[in-house]
Amino acid sequence: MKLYSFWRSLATFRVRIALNLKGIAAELISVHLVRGGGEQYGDTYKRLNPQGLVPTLVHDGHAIGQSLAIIEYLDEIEPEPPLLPREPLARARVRRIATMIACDIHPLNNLRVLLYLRDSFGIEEPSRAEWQRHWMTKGLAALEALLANSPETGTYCHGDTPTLADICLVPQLFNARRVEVDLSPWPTLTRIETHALATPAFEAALPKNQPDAE
Ligand SMILES: N[C@@H](CCC(=O)N[C@@H](CS)C(=O)NCC(=O)O)C(=O)O
Repeated sequence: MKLYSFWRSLATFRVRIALNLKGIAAELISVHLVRGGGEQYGDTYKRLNPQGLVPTLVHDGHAIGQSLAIIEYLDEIEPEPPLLPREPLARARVRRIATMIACDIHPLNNLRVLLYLRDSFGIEEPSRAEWQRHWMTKGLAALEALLANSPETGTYCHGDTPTLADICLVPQLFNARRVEVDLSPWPTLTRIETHALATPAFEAALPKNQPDAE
């Protein structure tokens, strides 16, 4: 298995956590998102992933893009430990949390969006960082409201074992810190993050622990 990865890509961070939880080894191949205008936009990489986004997982010669699709694939080929609960309502809750982050927060803060704001609309720093803080704050505040006081929330987002929801939450909080979002209004989110990062699967997946970390 090969994972096309960039150390501080949060979508790749998700997949690294899932691989670690499953105990699956993958060769990491670095795709530098900034150097040379971005290796993700080169023809070689786009043959694997026409979106020009990381991550891409290659398994048995098949390329799979989109972190959530990759993680569900890993969960299907290696069912233990499960990353989704069995019961349909519980599965929906976990997928809801994951997609609140992966579909409604992260895409607005992606590199190509920030470059477009700068290059086509002349939006410079600190306004672009403010844009990021705005969308992260809106999304994370909603997530805190959903999780706080919910009987289904445990030491993790859903119960006491890690799921796809935590796999999305921890990298998103890492990104929020990078742009200095104030996390203090969301004690449930940071409690879950602290708990997760105390485990080897989450800790080893941190950007600073990657071979291509700068
Ligand atoms: N929905 C995709 C998002 C992938 C994505 O946005 N990756 C970012 C890094 S976290 C990327 O490759 N950005 C490069 C760019 O915007 O040029 C997934 O979950 O895999």
